[in-house]
Amino acid sequence: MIDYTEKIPNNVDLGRDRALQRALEHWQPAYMGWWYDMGPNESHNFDVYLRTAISVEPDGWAQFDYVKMPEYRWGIFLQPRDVDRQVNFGTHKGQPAWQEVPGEYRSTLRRVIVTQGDTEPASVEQQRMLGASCPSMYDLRNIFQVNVEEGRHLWAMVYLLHRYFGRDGREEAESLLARRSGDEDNPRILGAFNEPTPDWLAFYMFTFFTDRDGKFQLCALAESGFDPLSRTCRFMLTEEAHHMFVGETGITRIIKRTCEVMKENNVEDPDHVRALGVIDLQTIQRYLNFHYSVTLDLYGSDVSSNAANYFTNGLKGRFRETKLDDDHVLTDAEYPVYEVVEGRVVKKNVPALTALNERLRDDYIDEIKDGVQRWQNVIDKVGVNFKLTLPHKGFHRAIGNFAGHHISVDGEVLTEEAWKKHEYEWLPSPGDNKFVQSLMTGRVVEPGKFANWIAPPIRGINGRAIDFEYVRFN
Ligand code: BYC
Repeated sequence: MIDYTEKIPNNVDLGRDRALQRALEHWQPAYMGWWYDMGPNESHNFDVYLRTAISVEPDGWAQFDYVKMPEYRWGIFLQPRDVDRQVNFGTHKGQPAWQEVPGEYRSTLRRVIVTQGDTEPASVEQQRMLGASCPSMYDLRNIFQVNVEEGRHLWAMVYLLHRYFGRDGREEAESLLARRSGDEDNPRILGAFNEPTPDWLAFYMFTFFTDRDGKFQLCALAESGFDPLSRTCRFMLTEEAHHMFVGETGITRIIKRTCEVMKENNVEDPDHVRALGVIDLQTIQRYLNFHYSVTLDLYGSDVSSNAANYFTNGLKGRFRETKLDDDHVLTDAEYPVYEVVEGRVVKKNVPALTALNERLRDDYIDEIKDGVQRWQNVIDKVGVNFKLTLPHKGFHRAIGNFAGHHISVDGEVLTEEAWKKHEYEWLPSPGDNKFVQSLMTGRVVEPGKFANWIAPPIRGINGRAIDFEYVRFN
């Protein structure tokens, strides 16, 4: 169980290490300062029906109650230790999993943990203004749940930095509160986390596409030979699932509403669809193209010596590493990557060790395809003639082999000029953003009411009714 009588709730026996406890108690007010500044705007006095972890066991996960977000019990929760756990891949395969940081990997591990940690507050910053335009109380509660849990994920990484990386770790923990999403001078580390999330369509796309990068990266880190990182990530993954649920169902409900309105009014032309106050499927497709491509960049370069080193050194594994049927060392294996040669996309086999970013990206794409198919099923079920598609992997990429090339959604290599001609057929135009935002000018917060552009969910949260008062504004 988690001890909530402590100032910092935890299941790591924090009280036994006074110096660490003091250091974290020193960081805590800085974190609260960041939350008051950069957390959900004007929300501090709301009572929100939130879940809080009460135990890390699968059956005792959560408790639901009204909480003011600044009073949320952020804390440190690791999955229980398996004393027999080993390093399961790379050159240290078969050794007992490390309980302390191996000296030679210290800076690499720190960098990975900082990169992971940096995304968490970044996403809260990106989403902080969305409460003012929520489509319902149910959705408002969900975004707040996502936000407090991203805050907890920051705590998870900060615990590792403080506990295992001494003074450097403490400095990194402070920097995590100092960088700001989209800031010109001190931006967040990874590209997608500096993009704005200006409306709810973008928010649901983000939680579907980008939070799922979170899932895959956390799965890879959960395989780490550094056991505390593995145990932290395993618990984080249980929280991540709800975020992807919010994204997937959010888009499902938007598509459903649009298709129903199209059917009822017998309209297909996107201008006519827009005139009925719902989001046309073409715009949804363009948002999809944007979020998918920006998220693909988060996996890093297709061929990466960093990725090879992470794996060889036992720091970051593959998706479901221990379930894979091979030698887990990969010295002789190959893996296909794509590159642009003389105006065409061509396949090339490279050492599998160097292609681990690409492999994780491919695992991710497989899961994305299934999700997009589920959205397609909604369109087909209502009987609207429209096909959602995933753009080519090389489309609109800024990292890796496709960076600097102009690839169409179908994978054709174009000149910059030709690509520009199609840009706003493929990506949201300023006019698209403006239209979407024009639907979201105020918040809908009467219990059980939903904005015109989105269908209600199938059920409420934790068995509550859809018209339950999920947020009390006081
Ligand atoms: N933007 O060898 P390369 C989540 C940098 S999301 C900017 O290709 P590597 C969440 C790279 O850092 C999951 N820079 O990269 C979701 C490197 O820079 P340095 C977050 C980029 O190291 C929603 C250089 O390019 N977790 O949790 O193999 C809400 C050469 O890179 C980008 C992680 O990412 C980019 N997109 O792989 C809330 C896991 N991509 O070091 C939360 C931890 C690459 O040469 N991170 N660069 O200056 C990693 O494992 C790796 O750092 C990466 C990059 C996979 C990101």
